[in-house]
Amino acid sequence: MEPKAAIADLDRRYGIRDIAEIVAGNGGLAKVQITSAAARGEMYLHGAHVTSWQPGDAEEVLFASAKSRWEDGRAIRGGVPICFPWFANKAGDPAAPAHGFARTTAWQLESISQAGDAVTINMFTESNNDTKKRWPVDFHLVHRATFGSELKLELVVRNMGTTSFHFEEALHSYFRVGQIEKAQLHGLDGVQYVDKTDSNRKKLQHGPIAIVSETDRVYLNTKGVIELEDHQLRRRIRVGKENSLTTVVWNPWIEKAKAMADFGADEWMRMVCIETSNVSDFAVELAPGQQHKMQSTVRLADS
Ligand code: TA6
Repeated sequence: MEPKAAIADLDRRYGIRDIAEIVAGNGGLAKVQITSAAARGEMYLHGAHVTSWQPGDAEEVLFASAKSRWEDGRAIRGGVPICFPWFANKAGDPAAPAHGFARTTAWQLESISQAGDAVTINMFTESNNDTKKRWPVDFHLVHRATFGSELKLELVVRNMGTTSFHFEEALHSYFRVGQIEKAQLHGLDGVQYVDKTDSNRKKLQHGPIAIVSETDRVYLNTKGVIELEDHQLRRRIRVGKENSLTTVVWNPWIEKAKAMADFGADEWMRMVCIETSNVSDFAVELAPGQQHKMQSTVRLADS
């Protein structure tokens, strides 16, 4: 079926008139567009990628790069990429795509439902001959996104095979800030982290995080709520989580920003990633027939 007809067919089968419509988005990629009383938002089938969330009449909460690629096989720069089944580089397989294959996969739409003013979208993907070339296991993966006065993201992994497997996962969320130098992250005081800008040295966080240079840190063994305080936009973004024991904080700053073809040279000033995750020593082991659900919940609170 040609792309336009396929999108129209999805909309006929799953769309909720005037609330959740499947349309052609950037690059012609199919997206679900949400316009409910509680929130506006977008989610692409490409990577089951949430690219926008605006609760009520608030400004956009997620950052998306003006230079992002919108094409098969490429990751969208911004919103919430899903890193799975490995995070960053794959150990022992340097040719493997960074952050796994889930974010460049064409997912399937399972359902769209409405409860009150909140709209929930379920998308899934599963193992096939291609995924097994890189990762020889049987899995079923669901991304459930609920758009309402809060944004709730649930990543559900099921082991469909007969042996246990390990995986890493991250909801690699890009948050929009007014000016990064006027923002602070609260909630990681006293938490140990791996500093990936300093030879992976282990350090201890003291007080709130101020982003004053390239920042790439994996906070370990933490279940805490993170508050992103934005003095420029006069708001606080609260990121809560469940079944996640690591939080990654990232800002590429000046030089890394220049080196990324799909990122604007000055965009580092207007974003920070806060990533609900299970990575590194906190990779998840899953027995046959078992499932694991990681959840991230984003809310706005006035500063
Ligand atoms: O989450 C932080 C990080 O792992 C950084 O090291 C940086 O590479 C970033 O992800 C972006 O990765 P990407 O593969 O999307 O360019």
